[in-house]
Amino acid sequence: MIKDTYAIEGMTCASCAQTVEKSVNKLKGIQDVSVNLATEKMSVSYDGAALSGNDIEQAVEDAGYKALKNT
Ligand code: 9UX
Repeated sequence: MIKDTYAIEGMTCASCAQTVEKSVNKLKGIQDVSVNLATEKMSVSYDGAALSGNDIEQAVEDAGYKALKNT
């Protein structure tokens, strides 16, 4: 299981955060995702054999936001 945090850009209201969460949660292999609007952070844990960080970034982008992986 991989656990990463991302900075999320473009969220303005609580619904934005929910949209990001739902979009990422749809991906197969996600174990847990949690988005904090105030800190603009997303914590995610997932099965690295099922998907990659790129897939997660793409899902956030498709939802209309931007995800930058914290190193
Ligand atoms: Mo809130 Mo976010 O009205 O795209 S859903 S700003």
